[in-house]
Amino acid sequence: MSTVSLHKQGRIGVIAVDHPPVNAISQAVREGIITQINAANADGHIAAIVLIAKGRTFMAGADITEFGKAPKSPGFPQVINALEQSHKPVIAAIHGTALGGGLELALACHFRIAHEGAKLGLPEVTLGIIPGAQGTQRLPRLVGLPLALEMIVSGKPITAPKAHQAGLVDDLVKGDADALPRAAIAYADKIITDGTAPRRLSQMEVPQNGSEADLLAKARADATRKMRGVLAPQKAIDALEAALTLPFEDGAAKERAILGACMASPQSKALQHAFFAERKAARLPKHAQNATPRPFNQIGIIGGGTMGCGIALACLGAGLYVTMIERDADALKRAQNSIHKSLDEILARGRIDKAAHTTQGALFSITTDMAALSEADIIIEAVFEKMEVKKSIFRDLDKVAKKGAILATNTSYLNVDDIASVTGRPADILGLHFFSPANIMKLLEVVEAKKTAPDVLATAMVLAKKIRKIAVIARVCHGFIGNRMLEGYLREAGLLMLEGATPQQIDKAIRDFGYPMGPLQMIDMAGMDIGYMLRKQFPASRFDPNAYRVMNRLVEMDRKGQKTGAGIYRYEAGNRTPLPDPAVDKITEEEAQKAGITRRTISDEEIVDRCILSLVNEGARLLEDRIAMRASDIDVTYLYGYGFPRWRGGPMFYASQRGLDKICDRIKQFGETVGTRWWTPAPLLQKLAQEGKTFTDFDAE
Ligand code: 3H9
Repeated sequence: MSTVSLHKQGRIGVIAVDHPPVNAISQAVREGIITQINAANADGHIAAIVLIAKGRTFMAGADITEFGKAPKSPGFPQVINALEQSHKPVIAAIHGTALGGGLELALACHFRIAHEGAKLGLPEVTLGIIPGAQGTQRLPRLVGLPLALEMIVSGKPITAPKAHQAGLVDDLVKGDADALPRAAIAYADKIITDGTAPRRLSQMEVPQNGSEADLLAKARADATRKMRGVLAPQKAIDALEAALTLPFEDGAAKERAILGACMASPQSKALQHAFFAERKAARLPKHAQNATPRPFNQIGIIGGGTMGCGIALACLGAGLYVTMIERDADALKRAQNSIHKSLDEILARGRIDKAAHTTQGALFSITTDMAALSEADIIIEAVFEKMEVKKSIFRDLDKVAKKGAILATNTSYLNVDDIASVTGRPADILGLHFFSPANIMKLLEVVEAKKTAPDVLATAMVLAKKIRKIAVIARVCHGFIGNRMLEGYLREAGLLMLEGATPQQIDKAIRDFGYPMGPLQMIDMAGMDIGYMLRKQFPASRFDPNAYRVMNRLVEMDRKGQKTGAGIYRYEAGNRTPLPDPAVDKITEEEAQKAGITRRTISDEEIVDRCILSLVNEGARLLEDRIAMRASDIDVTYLYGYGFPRWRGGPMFYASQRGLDKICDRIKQFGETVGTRWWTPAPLLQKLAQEGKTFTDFDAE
């Protein structure tokens, strides 16, 4: 089967693109479209042409795997030109997602029809580039500047009905999968019968009403505020401005020049890494690749606290039955109210409709009787983080759960092998570490224990996809991937405070790096009491007591963070803005003196490097220990669970981009200035640096 075929249906030539899985516009697709457009134009029996795609979607964009490689001819401009200059009318028939270059090809066609379930968008900014196949020039000509700005700057697709309303598509098609090709033929027939001439967007002007300068200024200000540090949205606005001020050809040339600059930027490489890293994370390790996932539709959840309720909401949203277990009537009532209140809020915000609200409410049940879990396919324990409590629950589950049920613990630190060992079915056990609030946060660490069966792991990945989580597989260690790395990051923040940086300086330096909030703000938000309690259980050799001196004092003063109105910062009633507190500065000075630390001026650069490189060094150890399968999995964990700026690609990609030799040198430098206890390069990091390699090379081997 050729990648792009042409067949005739009466007087209509149907050009079909068939390039699974998403009809990405590779060199073969570009060449095929040009060949078939020329053939259709040369065929005297063809009076109109339909451009359609096979499989699950219309063309989902340029082939991203070609980015950064030597350009292959023909390029996009030739395809666009062939479509628009076709002297026979060309109709794009869209289903699934017309994204990026896919939508740009559709815009070069003379007419567009779409299945009502389709989505249309220009998501290039999410890859650090701008639409580069004249999309910034044609879209505003067709739908006007406001919608073009909205679509191109946010990168978010719009629905086919909205596109129809805006004139982006000329007709909407209802019905099943076969309805679109039929409707496309009918539409083309009508064009021929009516004698409608091809409509070429490059020959139109952008509709203007005098508000354009204000719109552009507002878009620039919004992008600066909402997408701090990200370049592509600003560049896309420049290209859209060119559509208003320059003739089409000159605007297109400007767009191409901007695209070239964006393509060469470190940000676009980082964002493209993030795109592929996310998809790679979903791949099972070799030993589980042939496993058949177990079927499931009934989920049991033990514990109706914030975490249990969040998990329940995520499962209900995916249409799964949820049976929740609470320990007594009061806790049951609280959890039940919490679930129903959350569903009401989701409805009020318009995220679900009334019917879905009713369905999801009906899928939920709650009881104090563990026996109600006897039919559950997957049971997730989400109770207090104490080994004895977890073990006792798993002993009970072993008695009530049916054969073949998967038993998961939501522990964020504890040893899953130990938990599994109290049951007679360790192969059915694994960790599912959700992040709070579990119905919102995208990350799910799937923790494969020593005896977890391959099909249990495979099922967990299917569950993750179903409940719209980005799953990363981790192996057992204290804190798995995310929290084990976090220890070093928070340790450095605590030490930097003691050594002379203020909390405000530390948090601002990390925000300027691109995080939405700094480490000390985060500690205040999460509350310091759990860490305080956990540290009491750890041997002192595990952590640096100096890092927690100030936090310990604060907890002992009942300043546990936002929830007690004060922590590292102070808070005014009803306001979550962290305010500097001289009392904390005084405690910090006292503790520094007790620890024998002479406070000094610390640069923002040192703050960023100590916090971020501690992540990198621990990440390298996780790879060596095979806790993480790939460096890119660590990146995904940090992008989706910890707010690491996506445009930097994740900590391991950031380190690779800076150069592992430089990273190693910096770590050694900290070893000399602040001590080698935490600042000795991990052996893998040293090895890769010596070999002139990156973590990406490590993943590829
Ligand atoms: C662009 O168009 C630039 C232009 O302006 C022109 C410039 C000159 N290329 O996501 P999935 C792979 S920029 C190559 O799991 P889903 C993906 O890696 C592009 N490969 O499926 C995965 O591979 P694997 C603008 C691609 O159903 C497989 O397809 N377009 C591409 O959950 C399945 O993907 C975009 O940014 C691609 N363009 O979601 C759209 N897209 O199986 C990017 C996907 O080996 N794509 N793959 O892991 C998407 O958003 C989603 O893939 C889509 C389907 C929504 C389409």
